[in-house]
Amino acid sequence: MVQWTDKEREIITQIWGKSDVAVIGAEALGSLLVVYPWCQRLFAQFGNLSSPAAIMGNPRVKAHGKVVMASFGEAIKNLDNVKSAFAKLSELHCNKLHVDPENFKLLINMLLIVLASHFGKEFTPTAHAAFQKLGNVVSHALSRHYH
Ligand code: HEG
Repeated sequence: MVQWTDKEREIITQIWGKSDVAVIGAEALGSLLVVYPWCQRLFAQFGNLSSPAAIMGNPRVKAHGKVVMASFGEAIKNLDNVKSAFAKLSELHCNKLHVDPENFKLLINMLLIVLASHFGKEFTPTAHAAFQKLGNVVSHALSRHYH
C-alpha cells in the first residue's frame, strides 16, 4: 500500500485545486495523440486527427481530455484508495478498450509537462515528484486487470 506524506498530499491538492481540468485535459490528451500517434487508433471515432492543429482543435479530444482529467481528480480525492476507486475503469480499459498499459504512463508524462508549462516555478521538483508518484499509482491501478 502506497504511503503519502502530508507534504505530498498538500502539494497535490494545492496544484490540482488551481488547475482547470478542461484546459489541462485537452492539452494533455491532445499532446498524447500528437506525440505518440499510435494512440490515435483508439480514437478513430473522434473524427479529424489529421494534423497537430486538427487534433488540438478537435472538440471530442477536448471533451474526452476533460473526462480523463476529472477522473484523475477522483484519484486525488481517494489517495489512499486509488485501486478500488479505479477498479471498474481498469476493467474497461483492459478488457473492453484494450489500452496498452504503457500508454497510461505516456499520458501521465504529458500531464506532467502540461502542469509544468502552466505553473512554471510553482511546479517545483517536489510537486513534480509527487505527481509522478501519483501517476505511477494511477497507471498501476488502471493496469490491474492485465495482471
Ligand atoms: Mg481512458 C474512456 C479515464 C488513460 C483511452 N477513460 C475513459 C473514461 C474515463 C477514462 C473516465 C470514460 C469511461 C466511461 O465512459 O465509463 N483514461 C482515464 C484515465 C486515464 C486514462 C484516468 C489515465 C490517467 N485512456 C487512457 C489512455 C488511453 C485511453 C492512455 C489511450 C491511449 N479511455 C480511452 C478510450 C476511452 C476511454 C478509447 C473511450 C472513449 C470513448 O469512446 O468515448
